[in-house]
Parts: sequence; structure tokens; C-alpha cells
Amino acid sequence: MENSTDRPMFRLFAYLEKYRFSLWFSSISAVVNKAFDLMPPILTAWIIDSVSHNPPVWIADWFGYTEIRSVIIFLGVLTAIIFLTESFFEWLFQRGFLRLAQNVQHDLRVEAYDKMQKREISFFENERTGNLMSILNNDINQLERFLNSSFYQILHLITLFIFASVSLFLVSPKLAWIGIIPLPFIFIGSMYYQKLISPHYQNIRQKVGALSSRLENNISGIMVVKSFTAEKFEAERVEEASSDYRDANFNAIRFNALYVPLIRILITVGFVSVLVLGSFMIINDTGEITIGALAFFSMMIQRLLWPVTGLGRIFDEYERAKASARRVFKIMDGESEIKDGDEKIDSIKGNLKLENIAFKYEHGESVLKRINLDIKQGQTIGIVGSTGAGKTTLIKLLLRLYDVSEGSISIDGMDIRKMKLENLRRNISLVSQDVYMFHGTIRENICYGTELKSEEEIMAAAQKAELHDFVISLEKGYDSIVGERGIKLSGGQRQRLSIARAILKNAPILILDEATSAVDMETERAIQENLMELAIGKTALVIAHRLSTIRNADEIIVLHQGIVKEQGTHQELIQEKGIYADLWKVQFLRE
Ligand code: TTP
Ligand code: MG
Repeated sequence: MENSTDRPMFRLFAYLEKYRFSLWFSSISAVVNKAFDLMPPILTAWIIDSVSHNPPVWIADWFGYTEIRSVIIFLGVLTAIIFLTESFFEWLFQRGFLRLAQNVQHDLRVEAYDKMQKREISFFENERTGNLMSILNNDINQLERFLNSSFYQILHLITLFIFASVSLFLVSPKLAWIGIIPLPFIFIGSMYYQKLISPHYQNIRQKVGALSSRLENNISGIMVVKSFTAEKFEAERVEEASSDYRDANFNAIRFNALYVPLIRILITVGFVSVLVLGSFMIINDTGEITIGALAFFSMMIQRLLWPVTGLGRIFDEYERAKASARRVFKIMDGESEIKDGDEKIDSIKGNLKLENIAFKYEHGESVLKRINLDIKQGQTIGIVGSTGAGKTTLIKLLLRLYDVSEGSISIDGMDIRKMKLENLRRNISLVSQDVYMFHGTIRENICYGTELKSEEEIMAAAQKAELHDFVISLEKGYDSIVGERGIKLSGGQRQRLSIARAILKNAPILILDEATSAVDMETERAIQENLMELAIGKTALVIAHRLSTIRNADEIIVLHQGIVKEQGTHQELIQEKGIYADLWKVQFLRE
């Protein structure tokens, strides 16, 4: 398969297809603008020649002006018209490219984000968050900058080269040759420079990614940093990442700063040669050029050569844009390893079957080795196991956050890999072990991911989760802000909020992963009664360390070393005198 990030800039322009018209229109306007911008030197030359009683013949031929004053007024008016036209096209192309760049950065960002969020969980575990954020922010902004300025600068340069060289050669080939002697050197210099600088920019991008990762991690973990009084340690780590970034920039600056002065020397050679030689031509009265032509040359050679110093910067921008485009399109091309199924399912009954499933994380030991389970619709299953036994992993497999390494999971007889992911996940309510809240109000967080619900439904869910009383005790009630990641709520309040979320979702399969571990016994009992009622007719998987939580489950399974070690009701397992019975004894005695 052709690697689509091989030619990232090509991809970028293919992406502009939608804005083809705007791109062409702006490009043509930019070219016209530059062409008009280059005319004043010619007009100045004509005026100088007219003043020295040598007006251009075409004015007499075409317009019949022979009197010098009329010729000069004519040229003056022409100059004014040219300036006006130039300004008009300037407005057109500036506006065009700005709009184009804004539209494209918007499209790219939205599309890249959407592609990214569809990736499998392990992708996010392997990539650093700061890095991903930097692609969506910095890289896309870089492309925006390229489109709204560097790109027309390239067009301007091309127009300039063509227009300037043609006009210079038409006026005096001899002088033109001398004037452009430095050009190939400047060009080669620029290409060489580009080769040198390119890896440095890659390096800068990488370092800035590492730096923002570091910052983002530290700010998220500020509580841990403070409680371990690790401020000094973290400040040092930030300083290290920041100085890596600075050094990477220094490396690039080394070349960058040398480039312009070197190129400038070359230009001076061309400019001075033209001036001296042209003046000699006039003094010697060879008739090869007029005074106006010399003025034209001295202006045009500068206009041609000075922008060449900017070539390096434009190559820079181009290289940066290329590196950014490569990263952006790499994200866009990323396919989730969790492949979506084709089967549309409206609702499920909730018969769960796990056959010989085995699973290991990408870099790790096998967590689950051979699990067989047959769970009937409406059953409540308790899952017990020591920490790290793979309970949460089992749930992740059920939601297809990961795919099983071996075996299969089916719901109502259909392999979950065949179902549309959206259908599968909509049919499962999960209260996960680590609750995540979004910055927003309590109401928004309860409703998260569900269609608009009425006030009564929201309150009913909160009541069942034993959250309502707390919420109404707050000044702003359901409109209270939970803070980033729910930082303004206690652990137990967060858990109850996420239970309310699951209750509201009301899916046929309910999964509680340590859902009440952070609430007190009393509240837990109250929640449980409500959940029992809620779980009627639903398949429920309840993971708990506190065994009293699952005591009444239809069946309890004990996960141990990757297999189901014990299975049965509470009574049966007690009689078995195995792991479960031991655990029970310990907890019972303690309580
Ligand atoms: P879990 O399934 O998270 O263990 P658990 O839910 O049974 O434990 P707890 O009661 O504490 O919630 O993890 C099972 C094993 O998998 C554990 O040894 C860690 C390992 N693991 C990885 O290797 N990579 C991962 O990304 C995760 C999440 C876990
Ligand atoms: Mg767990």
C-alpha cells in the first residue's frame, strides 16, 4: 500500500479539493497583484527617459501623445491606475487566502479529532497526550499559517522570477546575465540550507510535544505533586524538558542566523556589478541602454534579488508545514484496530456467553487465560478476585475497548465483533472503577451521552443513586459545576453521580465495577436496594471487593490467575471452603 504520508504536501493540496475555486481565484489574484506590483520600475524608467527627451515611442504610436508634458501626465495616470489595480487584487488574494486557511484548519481539526477519538484505547495508552494535543493544536495552526501566508509568498516569488527575468532580458541581455549571476548560487544555497535545517525542525516539534506532555501531566497530577512535596523534582523535570526544547531551537537558529548574511553577500555582488557596468555603458555612449533603463535595472535587480533572501524562510515554513502535514495526515489515516461490526441491533435481551476467552495486553503477561461463562438474561453475577486479577479487563473486553486474543464473547448468540460498536455500547451501562467527570454542571454530567432527558427522569436517577439529597443541598443544585474531572466532588459523590448516569442510560446490561467502594455501608445498602429494583429484567455484572455487596447475586465467580476458579451462589461457595470462603471469613470477622 502506498504510504499516504510520503508526500504530505501533495495530500494537503488534494485535501483542498473542496475549496478548489477559492484556491484558484486567490492564486490568480496573487499573481496579478505581484505582476502589477512590478510595474512601477518600468514606469519610472519611462518617465526618466521622457524627462531626458527620449520618451518611449509606443506612447506616440498608440496614443498620439508627443508633447513631453502630456506623456508624463499620461504615465502618471497610468501609474495611478496600476497602483489601484494592484491594491484591489491585494485585497482579493489576502482575503481569499485568509478565508481558505481558516476553513481548512477548521475542517482538518474537526476531521482529525474525529478520526483520533475513534482509535482503540491502546492507541491512547501508547501515544502521549501532549503529543496528540500538539498535533491538533500546533500542527494544524502551522498549516493554517502556511496557507494564509507562505503559499502566496511562493506564488509571488515565482511571478517575480518570471516577470523580472523576462523584462531584464528584454531590456539588456548582457546586463541581465551579469545581474543574475548570483541567482544559481543563492538557489543552491537555499536547497542545501533546507536539507540542513529540516531534521532540526522535526526535532523541535518532538521536543515541544514532550514539553507540553510534561506540563499537562504535572498540572493534572498537581495534588500528588504537592502531597509528595515533589515540586522541586517536577520543576527540574520541566526545566529539563524546556531546555531540551530551547537547545533544539538553538540548533536550528545556528544555521538560520548564518544563512541570511551569507546570501546577502552574493546579492551585493550582482547589484554592484550591474550598477558599475550599466553606468559604463551609458558613459561610453554605446547606445545599448538608456538612463531610464539603468534606473530600471538598478530597481529591478534589487527587487529580484532581495526576496531571494526570503527563500530560506519560505523553505523553512514549507518544511515546517510539511512536517505538520505529515503528522496530521498520519492521524487522519489511522484506523482503529477494533473493527466495527456490520450487524445493526436495536435492543438486546442480555444473554452473555464467554467461550474460552484469553487476553493479554500489548506489553504484558496474559491476564485472562481461559474463561468460560454462560450468563442468562436477567441474572445478577458477582465477580470477585484479588486486585489485578483481571476483573476490569474482562469488562473492557465486553465493551470491546479491547478485543479478545482468543475465544469469543457473544450476546444473545451473536459474536460482539459482528455487532455495530455503537449498538453494543449503547446496550451496556457501565459504572467504571475510575469515574471520569467532564467540566460542567451536575446535570450535564448525569445526562452525559444520553439523549435529552426530562428533569423528572434526571432527579429520579439521582434519587436512586442516593445523590439527590446532596445535590439539592448545594446552592445551585443540579446546576452546580463539578470542576475539571469532578474535582469539587468527593470520591463517593462522584461514584454516585456515575451510578445515576448508568441508571439514566437504562441499558439491558448493567455493569458495576467497584461502583460503591467509596461510599459508606449505609449509603451502599440504600443504593443497592434501588439497584436491585433497577436490575430486574437486566443482566447485571457486579464487581466488588466488599463481599456483602454481591452476597445476594444469582451466581458469584471468583477470578484467579486468569481462570474462573470458583463459581456458585454465596452459600455454595461458603461450603466449598475455597478462596471465596476465606475472603468472606476475613471480612465477616472484621465487620
Ligand atoms: P485489571 O483487569 O485492571 O485488574 P482488576 O480490575 O482485577 O484489579 P482491581 O481489583 O485492582 O481493579 O488488571 C489486570 C492486570 O492487567 C493487572 O496485572 C495489570 C494488567 N494491565 C496491563 O498490563 N495493562 C493495562 O493497560 C491494564 C489496564 C492492566
Ligand atoms: Mg479493576
